[in-house]
Amino acid sequence: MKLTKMLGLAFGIALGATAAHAQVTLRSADIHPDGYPTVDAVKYMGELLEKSTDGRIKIQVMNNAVLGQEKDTIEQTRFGVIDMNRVNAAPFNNLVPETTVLGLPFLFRSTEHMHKVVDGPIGEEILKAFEPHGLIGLAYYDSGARSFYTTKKPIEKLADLKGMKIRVQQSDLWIAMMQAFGANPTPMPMGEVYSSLETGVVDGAENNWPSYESARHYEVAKNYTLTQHSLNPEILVMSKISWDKLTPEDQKAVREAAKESVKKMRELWTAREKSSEEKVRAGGAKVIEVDKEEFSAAMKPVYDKFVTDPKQKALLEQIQAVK
Ligand code: BDP
Repeated sequence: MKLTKMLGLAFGIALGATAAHAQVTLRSADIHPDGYPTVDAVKYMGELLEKSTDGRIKIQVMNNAVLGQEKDTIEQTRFGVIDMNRVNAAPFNNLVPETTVLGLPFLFRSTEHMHKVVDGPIGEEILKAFEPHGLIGLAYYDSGARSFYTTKKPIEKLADLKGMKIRVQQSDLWIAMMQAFGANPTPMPMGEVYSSLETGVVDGAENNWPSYESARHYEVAKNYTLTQHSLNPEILVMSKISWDKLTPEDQKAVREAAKESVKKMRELWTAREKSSEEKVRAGGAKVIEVDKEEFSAAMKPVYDKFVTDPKQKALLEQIQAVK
């Protein structure tokens, strides 16, 4: 993007906000297509916000990766070029290390366990950790369980992953996790995965049912192995630059609308997980059950590497203690 355009966009809010009761349109990035739960949840948040601010604040969801892939949009959000962003926790890991714990393999016992953690003080603490990095953590959205899928050789046991080239999100945690599984990790943005699977740059990837379906990865990687190795949530953030331009009342309205949209997101997610699973099964995906214990037992090196300082250890213990 040209610098002049970037500056123009960055100052869009500032100019609008000088007049009393000025209209503000917050541009929110998402890589997912129309109708994906995260996209619709942020649109819903926009409706709530528009109502609670008498039409002063609107959200424009710019999905389909029109603003770029996640790593880039995170940077643009930090610089106030993009106002809001909905991204999985993984691409935040290197920037905000506190987020790493959420993606640890086989950490959450269930979706309910994950909800309890992110809805409580631990979730709040991790959201607060974004602020020194130019971002305001607003809410967590569901992302289901991530499982492997491969183009040729199906994964039926841990040993099958040995040496396989597996695409991962751009996060050191995820790279280490793939290594611990015995695979050869290939970090890349989501937008490159379809062609990489198709051309054999990678042998497989991993994701939840809705992304496996909506990004059409099931067309080129038909073996879906239910390892369910991580329940890493999605995180909705706002640019601190955009945030600081809002009055405290409007900031409160943004927070409330974001929190309120979580309920909607959970409904949308549950329905979409089901319909995506049905769609990929009907589309020829072969679903493979595995002994998850075997996969989970291989994850000790990941915990040893990423849960090192006393703060992280305490965080992990707190999460495990949540009933
Ligand atoms: C999806 C997340 C998206 C990630 C993508 C990925 O919703 O934010 O970018 O996985 O694997 O489930 O890159």
